[in-house]
Parts: sequence; C-alpha cells; structure tokens
Amino acid sequence: MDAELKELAVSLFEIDAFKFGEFVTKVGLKTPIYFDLRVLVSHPKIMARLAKMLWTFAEEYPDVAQICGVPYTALPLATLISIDSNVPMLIKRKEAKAYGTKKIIEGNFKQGDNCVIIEDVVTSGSSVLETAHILRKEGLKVTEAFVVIDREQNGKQNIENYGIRVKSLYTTTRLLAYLLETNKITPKIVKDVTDYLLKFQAPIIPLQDKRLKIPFRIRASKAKNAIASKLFDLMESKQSTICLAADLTKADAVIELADLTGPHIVLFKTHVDILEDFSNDFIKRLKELAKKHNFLIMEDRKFADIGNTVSLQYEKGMYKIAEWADIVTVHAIAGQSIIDGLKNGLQKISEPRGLFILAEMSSKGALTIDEYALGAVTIAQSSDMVAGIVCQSNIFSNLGFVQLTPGVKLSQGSDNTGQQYNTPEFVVNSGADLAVIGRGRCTNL
Ligand code: 6AU
Repeated sequence: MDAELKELAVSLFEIDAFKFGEFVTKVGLKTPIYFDLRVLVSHPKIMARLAKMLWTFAEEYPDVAQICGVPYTALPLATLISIDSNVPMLIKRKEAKAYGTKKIIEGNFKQGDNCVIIEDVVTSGSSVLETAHILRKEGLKVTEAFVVIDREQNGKQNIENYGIRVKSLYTTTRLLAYLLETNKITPKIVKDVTDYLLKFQAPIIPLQDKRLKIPFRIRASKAKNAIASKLFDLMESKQSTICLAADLTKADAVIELADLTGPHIVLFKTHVDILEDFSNDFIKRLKELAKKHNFLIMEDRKFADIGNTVSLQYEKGMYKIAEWADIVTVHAIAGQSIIDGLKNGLQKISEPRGLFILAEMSSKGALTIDEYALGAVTIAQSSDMVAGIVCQSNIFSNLGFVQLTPGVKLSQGSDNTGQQYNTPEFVVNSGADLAVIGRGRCTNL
C-alpha cells in the first residue's frame, strides 16, 4: 500500500495535482501548497487508480449502502467507485435549497441507509460537513468520509466532532515525505509547508446542532411554555428522555403500566379513545400516579379541525381532555387558528397546558414533507402554548421547544400497518429530545 501510494503521489505531482508557491484557499488562508485534483478528469487512468485506492477503506465498513461525492471534484471519483464496487451513489445538488421544491439529493435511498462521503481535499472540513448535514436531514446515516488528502489544518477534527470518521489516503506530511523521497520537491519546500501548517490552522467549526448540545436545565429557562420548561426540568432531574406510549385498551392495564414505568419516564402518552372502559376514576388514578412518580400526561388526541370544533373537543364531551392532560398533540393542517381554538377551550382551566405540533409523521408515505413540516414549525413559533414539535428529523433550532420523536425500537423496521421504526441512537442523531416508546418496549416485536 505504501509503495503504491508513493507511486500514485508521483503521478499526481506530474499531472500538476499539487502545486507549490503562493496560493489562497477557499476559506481564505494563504498557502505555499495547493491541491487541485480537478485535473484528474483529464487523466482517467490515474483517476481510476485513485478511486480504487480510496475504496480500500471500505473493507472495514461492509454495510455501505450509498456513497456521495462532495461536489464537484469528488463526483467523478464517486462515480468510478460506484461502478467498480456496485454500491449505488447519490448526488447532492449544489444549487437547490434544503427545503425547496426541487430534490436536494438525487438517487434512490432508504431512511437509515449508511452513506459514505467521498472528498478530494479536506482543509477546514466545511464542505464535507455541509454534505453530511444535508444527507442526515434526508434520513441517511453518515459516519465515514473517505478523503484523498487531509491537509492537517483542523478539518479532520472538525468533521470528527460531528461523529464522522475521516480516512485519508494522504496527509500533507506524508505526501511531502513521498515527494521528497522521490526528489520531486526540495527540503526547503518541505520546511516552508511544514512551518505553514504549524502556523495556520483552519478555525474550529462550532457545532451547528446547538440545540442538542445545551443542557436541559438551561433549555428549561429558554422555554416560553411553562409545560415545556417543566418537561426539560424533569428530563434533567430524572435523567430520562422517555415518553411512554400506553396504547392499551383496558384502563387497569394502562394504570399498571404507568405505575411500573413511572419512575423512569417524564411523559406518559395516552389515547383515551381506544379505552374500552374509560371512566373519570381512570383519570383520577392516572393523575395520582403522575404525582407519585413525577411525570406529565399527554393525551395524543391529534386535534385537526377548525378552531370552534377543537375548542369543544378539548373542553367538552365525555373525555374533558383540557381538565386533566398537561399536553395534547395537534396537527398543523388547519393552520394557526387551531392553536387559538385550543386556547379557547382552556377558559376554565387554571393549570399550565402545552401543545405538541405534528410537523412530520413516522408512517410510510406520510404527506408531512418539506414545506408542510416547515410551515408547522413556523406556526409553532407564534404561540406560547406550544411546548414542542413531533417530528422525525432535526428541523428547528428553537432551544425552548422539545423535539418528540415516535417510531422507536431497538432495531429498525416497520409494523404491518405502515409504522416505521428507527433505533434510539438514530432518533437521537436526528435531533430527538424525547423518544416515544410504545410497542417497541416489548422485545418480541
Ligand atoms: O411505538 P409504537 O408504534 O407502538 O407507538 C407510537 C406512538 C403511537 C402513535 O399514535 C404515536 O406514537 N405517533 C405520533 C405521535 C406521538 O403523535 C406521531 C407519529 O408520527 N407517529 C406515531 O407513531 O401512539
């Protein structure tokens, strides 16, 4: 491998893929060494060898489902790898906006597919991170980047801070050594470049997923909604990020589950309309357990009608949800008026109440995509009744909102009615503050 890398380094030098002199990089750093791997397209044999070498890193990662080259220089490399390895490739568009009508990723993929990023040169790491961010938003898993050259200017660290391992064929140091050994460059060039590398490091890129790095106790103080604030406090004090979905049809079974799981959860989620024996006594017992074990109750009612109707559905009828549920879930389909309607249903209630707005659903083929999801987040921002967002990916940055993500199980999969499950690790990487655990709590499912 070493001899091959050295030989390839010489070939790359001879086609002017490395230049020595005075240059300015994309991130504005002055540099005595410049890598221009765009010339590769004029040298197909060298390009093919480079692609083959790069793909040797995949031997350690047999589960690669997709590859994606960072546009543009790495695109032909990724194409060659894809053809040679028979691993499908994705293209990230440079021009489309993340939430535009145009697709930002071209190619077919499944949620949770492992996607390896292919890149030519890493300086600050920003290009790899931009690509990884978009791939992750689309539901792909990104944990590896295969890179031709690591310039050793903090790029690798910046990328690895985001949980992506960087494997590079060359570091600048290694490359200089190969070129010196083969008399392609002088010791003076090696010294100039080495001095430069020691002096100029690209800035450390702050983590973009700021929301997820901030302790719950601080986020509690950022929440406009009192129930959201209480949820964050509970998450901190109970060291739990679990919302339990009690989708059982007998009141006693729900109560038993609440008593059993109560010490370990922060939110207990009900669907009272599936109970065959609902009674006021059930609510009384559930409220007692909520007090005993210190959890909140969410009725997953998914309100979706005009303001007047939801106001009545919330306050009246046989369930009188507004009287006992700390939180309810609400579809965004009706627009802002649904929140006003629910507020109306609280006229006789003095305790704090919160809403979770559904922005993305977990079911296969859900219509809650792109603009819909963003529209839901926009509506959510406008009211202090909103405690958080129910969604599948990291689509908001408001520190005071809780991201609640359903569809969680120890292994990925689906049920026979369209529910799609991801692993706890996956949903946390997708921005979940709270994971909804329902049938996935049973190991035989
Ligand atoms: O884990 P499960 O499939 O047993 O249960 C998931 C629970 C169910 C659903 O009604 C609910 O989460 N849910 C929601 C919520 C919480 O609003 C939204 C969604 O997109 N998917 C989903 O499953 O009680």
